[in-house]
Amino acid sequence: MLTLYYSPGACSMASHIGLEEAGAEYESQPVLLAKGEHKTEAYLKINPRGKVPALKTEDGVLTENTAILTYIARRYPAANLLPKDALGEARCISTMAWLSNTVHPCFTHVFRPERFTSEESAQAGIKETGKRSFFANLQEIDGLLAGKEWLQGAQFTTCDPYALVFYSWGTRIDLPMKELKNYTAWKDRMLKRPAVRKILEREKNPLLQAA
Ligand SMILES: N[C@@H](CCC(=O)N[C@@H](CS)C(=O)NCC(=O)O)C(=O)O
Repeated sequence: MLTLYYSPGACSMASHIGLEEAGAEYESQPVLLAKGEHKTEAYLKINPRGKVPALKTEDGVLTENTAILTYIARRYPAANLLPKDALGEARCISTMAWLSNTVHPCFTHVFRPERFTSEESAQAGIKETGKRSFFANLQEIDGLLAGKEWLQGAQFTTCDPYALVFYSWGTRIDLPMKELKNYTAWKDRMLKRPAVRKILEREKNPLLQAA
């Protein structure tokens, strides 16, 4: 049996939706970041980096959304969460890697500016720059979605749950998300999926109220 360690509203929502979309049998175990539960001795034994998500499998723990989502797609092939051809699969991994290594860190500048400077007076500037570059990334996602049903085209893939995390973070920091027409229409399509709704309800995600 798989166990997903997640915190409501965190990037772990991507893997959480991935498991549900795959029809996997799994347990979901909250690790509340706001309460510091990711720094407890017990959790650090699961993920010594003190981050969510982490997925406990029968053969050990896996971290990083990109790897967890790829693993889920491979473990549950019937759910069709990754293209079957090598290039299509690699493109999907490429998009997830970009979400992880570029889009996510921009938001970290907004949410945790103290991690990027020891000068308190520099934090506001870091936040502002982070917000601007985060929105520029969301505009790029909006462009990627032009004329497409899902991020990779006609096929719903692991990239889609991952991109929903950043739509919800944009809303959280009051960015003008409605300006992003393709991304917003795609978000509405996402919210019609039973697996997505189930996880958003479990995580009490405000996107559901806004819809
Ligand atoms: N690249 C990682 C990022 C993991 C990550 O930074 N998770 C955040 C939540 S969004 C976390 O656990 N933060 C706690 C901390 O840094 O103290 C992934 O995609 O899994």
